Amino acid sequence: MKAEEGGQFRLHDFNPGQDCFLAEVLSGLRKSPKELPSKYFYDEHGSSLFERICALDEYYIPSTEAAIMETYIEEMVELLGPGVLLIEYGSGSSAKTRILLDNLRELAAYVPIDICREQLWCAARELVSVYSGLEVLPVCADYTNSFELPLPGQPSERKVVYFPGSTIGNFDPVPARHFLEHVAGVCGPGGGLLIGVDLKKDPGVLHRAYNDGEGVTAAFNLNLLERINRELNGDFQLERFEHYAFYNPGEGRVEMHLLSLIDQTVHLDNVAIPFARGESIWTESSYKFTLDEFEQMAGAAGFKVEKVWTDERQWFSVQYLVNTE
Ligand code: AVJ
Repeated sequence: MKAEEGGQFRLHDFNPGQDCFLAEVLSGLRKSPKELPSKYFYDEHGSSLFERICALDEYYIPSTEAAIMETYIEEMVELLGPGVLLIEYGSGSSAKTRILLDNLRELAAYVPIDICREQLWCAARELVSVYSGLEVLPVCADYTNSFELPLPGQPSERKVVYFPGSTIGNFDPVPARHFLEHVAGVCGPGGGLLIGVDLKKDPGVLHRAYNDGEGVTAAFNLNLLERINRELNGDFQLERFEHYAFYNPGEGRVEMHLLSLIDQTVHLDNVAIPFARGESIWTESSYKFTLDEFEQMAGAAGFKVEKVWTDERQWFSVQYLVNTE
């Protein structure tokens, strides 16, 4: 672990680095069907493309979630109680977190965790200047691996993990349950998880959300190949691949793929990877849930659903789960 001083905060760095990136890319591209882990979307450019996705009309998640937060923030503050140590997985720009930072009482500290170091650094610097007196303890990590949490200077009443945006939907069902079990361990008995969970809805709405008119989602998906070219010396030709996203109702998920438009061979790190015309690289799944499905999974991971807040259309939910151990 490296720790770097940022004036009023230290950034704890557990990022696994390029060896890991290369190994995971090669193993994913050797599989049949080919796949790449969606966590690698978020380099500096990818994170800024994701911020642009969040501003699109078609991508209903951020606005719907923010409206739910704003409507019910008082109930949330009541349930979470004072003296919380707030830990956020995939904090990104921490924009959505502000409503919690503004309203929670006697916050012990805020621990933003993100895989994108540059964005994490900027967000932390911004937060310490806006929230004077708040202890900010940024951690750069791939939170699908284990890492140590920094110790806050002040004692806390309870640990609350914040996991907004329905990022839980990126995990397949079994890893999702394991991840929630891990989070239950992190918050400990009496702790809680405030989580954004996207709900099953009209497939047309889902289709448009992942196939926006401006092509920002396509650029976000293709940036993964650009990143591989840049960081791993790959020779992907981007115009030979195409963004393909659709809702798979049987599996209850949106799938994003990159399709090879022709027969071709791509090289990276002296390995030749053949693609047939029409062959896909599966780059992301975004599972959508019914409230019952999510409650079942949370229960299997040791969480009780304490409270569910939704919007009028029932498109999205914010839920507070408590560790029942
Ligand atoms: C941030 C993972 C929740 O799956 O909806 C947005 C990422 N991918 N558009 C999602 C994403 C394509 C997003 N998550």
